[in-house]
Amino acid sequence: MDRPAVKRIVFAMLAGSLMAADGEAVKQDGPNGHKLITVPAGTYALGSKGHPTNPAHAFKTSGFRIADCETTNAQFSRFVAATGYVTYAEKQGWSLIGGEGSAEWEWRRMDGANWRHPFGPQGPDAEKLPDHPVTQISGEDARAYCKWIGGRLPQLDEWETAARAGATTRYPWGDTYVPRCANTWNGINHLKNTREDGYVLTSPVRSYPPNAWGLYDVIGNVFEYCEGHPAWMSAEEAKRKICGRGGSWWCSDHCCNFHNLLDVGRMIRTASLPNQGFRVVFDL
Ligand SMILES: [Ca+2]
Ligand SMILES: [Ca+2]
Repeated sequence: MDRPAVKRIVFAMLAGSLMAADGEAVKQDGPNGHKLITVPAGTYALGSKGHPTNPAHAFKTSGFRIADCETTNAQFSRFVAATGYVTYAEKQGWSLIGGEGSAEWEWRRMDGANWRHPFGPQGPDAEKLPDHPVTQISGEDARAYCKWIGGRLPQLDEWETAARAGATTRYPWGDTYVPRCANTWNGINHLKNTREDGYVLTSPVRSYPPNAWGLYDVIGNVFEYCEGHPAWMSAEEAKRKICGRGGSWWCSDHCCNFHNLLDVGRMIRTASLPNQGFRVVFDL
């Protein structure tokens, strides 16, 4: 019996712990290099009592498999090479960018910004950052990738279930933010980044400690598109927008404080930014 088979049996015996006996997360090889974690069927406690947009609630699932990290530039480039897919930002000829030296909430138009050149032709280029999450893709672009690969985007509650990995706290590691646990914005504003977590923009996936089930970057790096809309969103807004979870390299406590397990972000489903990405889910 080879080692992975032993792990699967141990995993089954542990009934939902998602960890092998050696403490390593159990992962399966998926298509296009994805490493997948199985979230077993069950009812999970999500949200938080009294939270204005994500109150405490139970989520029942028949189980699913979810990628251990955000979809990378290398993975997206193979999709484009195989299909000739052209993203919304490429068709438009420009996208919005931001970064160090910007005012709070300042996103400015950059001609030529797209997934290959997330901050415009001056770089940095995605080709030179194959293990960074793909960005400057819209929700519709992300859906196209998922369809090609035979998967889909996670539902809001599926994302939170996997991101929590059993935690009931604001972050996977507790209720107090720890800068070295995730790639967010370090500094009191976007004029200057203190670089405490080591990266100003995106970081290679799997650069920070995983959560208890082995998922990386659920907090920060890039916002992750999800399917479904919260009850508080109007039907009209839901038609135009796609939701995102977990915050990004651009988030800080002072601006876009969405880098946690509770808040739900949203944006126009055909728009893109250099801090928006996704991870894939597969049905069991
Ligand atoms: Ca950072
Ligand atoms: Ca993320």
